[in-house]
Amino acid sequence: MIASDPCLKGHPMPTPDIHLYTAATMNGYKPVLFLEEADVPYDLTFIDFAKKEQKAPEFLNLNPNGRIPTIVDRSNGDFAVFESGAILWYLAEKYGQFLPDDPKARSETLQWLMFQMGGIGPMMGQAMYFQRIAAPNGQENPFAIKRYVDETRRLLEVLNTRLDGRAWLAGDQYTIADMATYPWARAYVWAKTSVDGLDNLQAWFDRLDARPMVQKALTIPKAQPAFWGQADESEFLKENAARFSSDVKS
Ligand SMILES: N[C@@H](CCC(=O)N[C@@H](CS)C(=O)NCC(=O)O)C(=O)O
Repeated sequence: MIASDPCLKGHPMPTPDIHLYTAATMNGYKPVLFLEEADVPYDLTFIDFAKKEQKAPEFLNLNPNGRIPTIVDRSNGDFAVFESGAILWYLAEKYGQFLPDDPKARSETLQWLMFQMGGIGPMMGQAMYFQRIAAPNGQENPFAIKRYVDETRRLLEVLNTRLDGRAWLAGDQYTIADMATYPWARAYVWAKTSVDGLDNLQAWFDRLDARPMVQKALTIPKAQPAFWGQADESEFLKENAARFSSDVKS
């Protein structure tokens, strides 16, 4: 729950513990998914990539990698946490939610969280980069596109197999592994990768799509319907490619 929510006008809330720095991207939605689902109060700074706010010295003090998301926990000496997987893990431990206590279920949750951080995110990220940023900026690279789209499909097939007979990645509970994976896997349209025949994966998307807090989280700080194939992508594609044009070097 965003502490500065205009609906709460006239009902001021105490300063929340968690301050989130984020943008409307696959990684940026992950902590929002947790905070909304756990009903944790937080406030938020939108980081504008067009202004390179993620590279500002004050921001680099919080996240030396110069990327979003990042959180600061005011109740823990302004402790900063970067890397979206570490942020989800920190929040899960702090609030005792979405990370099972049972050692095997906990390990399975962390295995699938790492699978997203080390596989799905980087590979889908490159599939998106070469098709949605490099190509429209004049750097067409069919070899790279094939490599990353094939790898994306392979990883989505691994998820599909894992979800055979399971509602959630760690088994019977919705966890931080699902929260980390959903915004990436669900953006298969933006990665121009087919999910045809991946019925378990599509059923998992349906389960997540049906959660009200998931729907809400995907509008914070801003909705990006083109990621999910829910909007004409052409205008957004132009705007997005232009935002990163200076990064595309020959
Ligand atoms: N491994 C990092 C990746 C973070 C990341 O790549 N964030 C992107 C947005 S999804 C970003 O900040 N991009 C801006 C930039 O590259 O300057 C994480 O999971 O937090």
